[in-house]
Amino acid sequence: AVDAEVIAKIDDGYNKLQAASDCHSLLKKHLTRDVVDSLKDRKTKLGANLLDVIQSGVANLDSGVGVYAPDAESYTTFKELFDPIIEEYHNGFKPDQVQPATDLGESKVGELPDLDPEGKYINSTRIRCGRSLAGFPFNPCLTEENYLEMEKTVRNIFDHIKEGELEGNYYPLDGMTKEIQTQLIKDHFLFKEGDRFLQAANACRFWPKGRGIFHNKDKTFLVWVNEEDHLRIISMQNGGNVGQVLGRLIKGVKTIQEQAPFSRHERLGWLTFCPSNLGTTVRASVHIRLPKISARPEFKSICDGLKLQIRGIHGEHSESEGGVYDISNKARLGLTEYEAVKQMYDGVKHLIDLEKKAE
Ligand code: ADP
Ligand code: CIR
Repeated sequence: AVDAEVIAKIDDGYNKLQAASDCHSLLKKHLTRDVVDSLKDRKTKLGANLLDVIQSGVANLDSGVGVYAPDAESYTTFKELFDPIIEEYHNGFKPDQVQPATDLGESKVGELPDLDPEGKYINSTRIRCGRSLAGFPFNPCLTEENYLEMEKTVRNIFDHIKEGELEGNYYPLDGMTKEIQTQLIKDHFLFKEGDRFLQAANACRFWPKGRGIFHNKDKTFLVWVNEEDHLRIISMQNGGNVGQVLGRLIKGVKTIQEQAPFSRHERLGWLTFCPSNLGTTVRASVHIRLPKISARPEFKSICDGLKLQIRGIHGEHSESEGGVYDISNKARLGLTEYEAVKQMYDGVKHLIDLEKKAE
């Protein structure tokens, strides 16, 4: 059974969310009294309970989502909470819907010519996906030993990346100088330090042990190790050549998956710590300057209509600087990887057309 102390904290959390009129998270919306009462006594085999799922969103009332899954089983054990959140985040993905088979779009990269051949609007393009190593739970359930073992496993994978463009080195966070770390973050290559959403989810234990980054010489192919997810595989470069960025990502993903089995769920696809990343796990983004249309009050609703998400210049929960926005596909579940990239591609193409008309 779940400790009385934990149940009391769950009830306090529910009351705090209900009282917070400025909180608009999916957690607040879908954690009803009935859901609390039916889930508060449950736990997974690894011991994860409802408090572990909701504590980040309770501590951070400005969360957009507000929940994390401590282990894969949590998506089932706490489905009365996860399912409606998943449905609302991923454009109506219903509980009886199933993630389609993986299609990274290998044969279709040629159908994504440069979105901005004159280099007028797009600073850079990035596509990332997440992967979880089979046999390991997510951050809150990992031991220090797990972290070190996982890091060893992925370092061994990196040693097998011999493809010219992708070849690179692994840099552990433990021992990296502050200067290098700060510069990598500033240049958009490395995950940030001290993410309060992850910290409150108990996802930063033993930091910086077992965390690090692999990248090639040009920093166009990068892999984050043990930040939010076990692996974040990233391809990025200056300009708007989405096809080239996707082609490189596909090469990287295929090389890595030859070396390691990943956790995949029959219904939810590739498994991730945050339900917003399930399915394809793909976020394809551009850093783009659209001075005319981004100044309009309806800019956000135009992007919503195109199924696009707007972020700031330093990623999620950051602000725009110099009129540059991070624009990406929002949904990652219920469509293929290629379709997720194409959603960003078509949407951004449309935004550029609107900007041109406004000039
Ligand atoms: P993620 O995309 O991995 O979920 P963030 O939103 O925090 O997480 O972004 C991670 C980093 O990637 C940030 O530094 C962000 O500025 C950078 N980034 C995202 N998209 C692009 C892009 N198109 N060009 C350059 N950097 C980008
Ligand atoms: C939030 O709810 O705003 C944070 N917990 C982040 C949610 C989605 N982002 C992510 O997975 N990186």
